[in-house]
Amino acid sequence: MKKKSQGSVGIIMGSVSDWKTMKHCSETLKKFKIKHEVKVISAHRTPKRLNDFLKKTKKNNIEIIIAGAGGAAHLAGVIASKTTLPVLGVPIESKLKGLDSLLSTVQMPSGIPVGTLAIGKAGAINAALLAISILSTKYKNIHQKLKIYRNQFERKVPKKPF
Ligand code: RP5
Repeated sequence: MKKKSQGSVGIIMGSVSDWKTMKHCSETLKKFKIKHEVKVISAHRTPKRLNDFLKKTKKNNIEIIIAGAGGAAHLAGVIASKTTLPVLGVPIESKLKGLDSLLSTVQMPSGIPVGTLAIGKAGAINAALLAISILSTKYKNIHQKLKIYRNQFERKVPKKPF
């Protein structure tokens, strides 16, 4: 039987203005050589684009979706309602410093989960790392890379504060 090729991550954001945050997600995936596609798709501004993207997830071999949005950040929740793939949400820093985005993303009523990360850049990086961790349960080579990353990460932390 033909081995299925390694899956891809879909990075979606509600606006071009979210890219300055979400680019950190893409850069982190690139460091691990994880295939991913990046798209501006808004639940309220481009609902047709959202449906088209979701229809093609299987064909495009997408295994995890990362959604970044700010303000009334319902993008990740709407996506999660339309797919059974794991959905990770990144609250974008907004006029209310991202608190609105955080609450809109994290406070999903029970039934449809969104794995919500921190506000802003840290959340974008951690969304990528969490996606990598999920993929590492399926792909041995990704697991190896994650272990190497974690070892190097620890070594980068100074032992003394001065
Ligand atoms: C949300 O509205 C987007 O995710 C973005 O964070 C926010 C503001 O969008 P722009 O007005 O900058 O396009 O849908």
